[in-house]
Amino acid sequence: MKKVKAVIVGYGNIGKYVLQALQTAPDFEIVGIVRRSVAEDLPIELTPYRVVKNIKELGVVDVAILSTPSRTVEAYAKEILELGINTVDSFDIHTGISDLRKELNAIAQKYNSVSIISCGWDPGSDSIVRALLQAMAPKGLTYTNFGPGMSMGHTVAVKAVKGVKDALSMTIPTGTGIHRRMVYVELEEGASFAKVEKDIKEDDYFVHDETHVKEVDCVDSLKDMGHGVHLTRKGVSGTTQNQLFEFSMTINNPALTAQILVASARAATRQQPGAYTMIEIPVVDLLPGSREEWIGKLV
Ligand code: NAP
Ligand code: API
Repeated sequence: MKKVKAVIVGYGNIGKYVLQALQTAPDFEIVGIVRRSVAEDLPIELTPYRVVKNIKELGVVDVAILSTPSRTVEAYAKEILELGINTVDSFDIHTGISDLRKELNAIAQKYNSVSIISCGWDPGSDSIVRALLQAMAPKGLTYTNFGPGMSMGHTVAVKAVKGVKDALSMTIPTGTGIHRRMVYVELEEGASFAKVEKDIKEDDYFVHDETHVKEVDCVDSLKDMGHGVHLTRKGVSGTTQNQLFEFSMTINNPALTAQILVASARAATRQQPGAYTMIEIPVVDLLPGSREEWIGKLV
């Protein structure tokens, strides 16, 4: 079987689990890891691989798995798509997804590449569940209730605030798709807590939710990357009322995100040039091997 040549861009929480998901996938070859700095204290698990600053140093690449903060995805994706290399990412700023898709679609079509955006679990696999439930009961209400758990996206956004040394953003469900954000911050020496708190509360990731910011001595001692979702829909199929649906999971957040990124990287090699979200991709393209075999097993 010809293996898909993949590169990991960014080696943080998601990047580490992408490495593991690629190592266990039957149809991928890891060409290398792209990092902002190629440090001397290389993580031990990266020693068998080429670690470079620029993807161009790696030769032939089929797909780049962007494991960088959502706010950097557009810049990385544009640069890589222009090289004719496919990209996948887990961009999770829900209000920015349509614009990002439009931007990357023009570039991907011009340079004959494919980008699948927002391929995590939310947005990502949950988006597929929501789409399916919408088709099953076209009229009704869907509520996506997260957590309690650590949101990587919100945490990364807090880590980027000036004066923050480390952070943890917990998502607490309060029902009907409404959430409270509990943010724990460890500050740089001399940083003003009041200023940090204000900057966090004004950030787009937090501005729509009830947010509490707490200063702590050591964020690491609080961290647990577990998360989950309880998604419900109550609606109408045809003219019949009260159709009830539930989807629940309790997960390790970066492990699941990474697994979906790898499945999407596979799917990216099977699409026509352009940019897509997960609900636009045939689900069978996420799976390795032959389409016919999966139809036989799963349908
Ligand atoms: P992280 O631990 O901070 O790792 C991000 C890595 O990106 C860094 O370690 C760094 O790696 C690289 N990087 C490149 N440019 C950067 C910059 N300007 N600032 C900081 N780092 C930069 O973050 P994470 O926890 O892996 O989360 C990454 C993103 O995944 C989040 O922003 C979130 O939106 C997304 N996510 C999405 C979902 C979903 O369901 N859709 C779920 C979870 C997470 P190097 O030092 O190696 O360059
Ligand atoms: C939350 C949910 C899930 C986030 C999933 C993913 C992440 O606030 O907890 O960054 O971990 N929106 N986007």
